[in-house]
Amino acid sequence: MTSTHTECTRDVYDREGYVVFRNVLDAELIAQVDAHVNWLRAKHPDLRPENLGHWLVKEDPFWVRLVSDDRLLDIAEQFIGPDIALFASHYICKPPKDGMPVLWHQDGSYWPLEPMEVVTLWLSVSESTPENGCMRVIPRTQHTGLQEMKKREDVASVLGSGMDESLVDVSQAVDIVMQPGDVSVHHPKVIHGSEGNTSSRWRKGLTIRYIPTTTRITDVKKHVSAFHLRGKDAGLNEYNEFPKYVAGAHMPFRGCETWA
Ligand SMILES: O=C(O)CCC(=O)C(=O)O
Repeated sequence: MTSTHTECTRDVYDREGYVVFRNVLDAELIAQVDAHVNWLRAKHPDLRPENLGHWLVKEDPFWVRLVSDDRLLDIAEQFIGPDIALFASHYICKPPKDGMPVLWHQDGSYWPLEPMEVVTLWLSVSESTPENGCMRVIPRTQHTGLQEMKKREDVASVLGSGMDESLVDVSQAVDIVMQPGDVSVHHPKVIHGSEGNTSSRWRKGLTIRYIPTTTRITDVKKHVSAFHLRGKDAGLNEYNEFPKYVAGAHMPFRGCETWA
């Protein structure tokens, strides 16, 4: 469900549980994001590229610069208001032929947030299509109560768990087809997932979870990459200082010397 008119995006999101914004980030920045994925993969050869996770963000100036981009925060603000923090961010990049699925789930079942006020922006870094495992959403399921997510060992998957599939009406699933620089926004309760990558092309995406500063992160041991990004700090969470760029230690990017 795409909205091209700013004034109705919130209505689409409220009705469907998700909405897509086209051409949010420019090609130059997307090329840097793509380079960042390659840089992270070289730095962490032990991690699967579907699992370049949020614990890495706090020491990474480019990552923090990216999630602080005003174009992304302006979108987040439409859903959670002007006082914004980063809760988590995670690259899910599926290699050709081998990229793992994300089983059907509701994000909120995994998250230590009180209240569950949070929005996800999903940035498409590559093309994202049914063949390479784009995100799929079951529209209008954001009113479903949060379900228990069960461990799954029968299938290799990004999360290693998912919800009871008898609760998912797959016939209603919508593929979110995106181009590099597009951003989809989804609700913490909407049921969604993605298939594996059966194509010969990468599928690269970045999840960015923004909270209003009035949401408390109740498990700070696991969620260590919180940053206050815009507006007022309600004083509920401890936020990291923005990491300074250090040549040789971090990926260089446009403006890195003067950033933060
Ligand atoms: O990247 C994907 O395929 C799934 C993303 C997802 O489940 C999420 O952003 O919550």
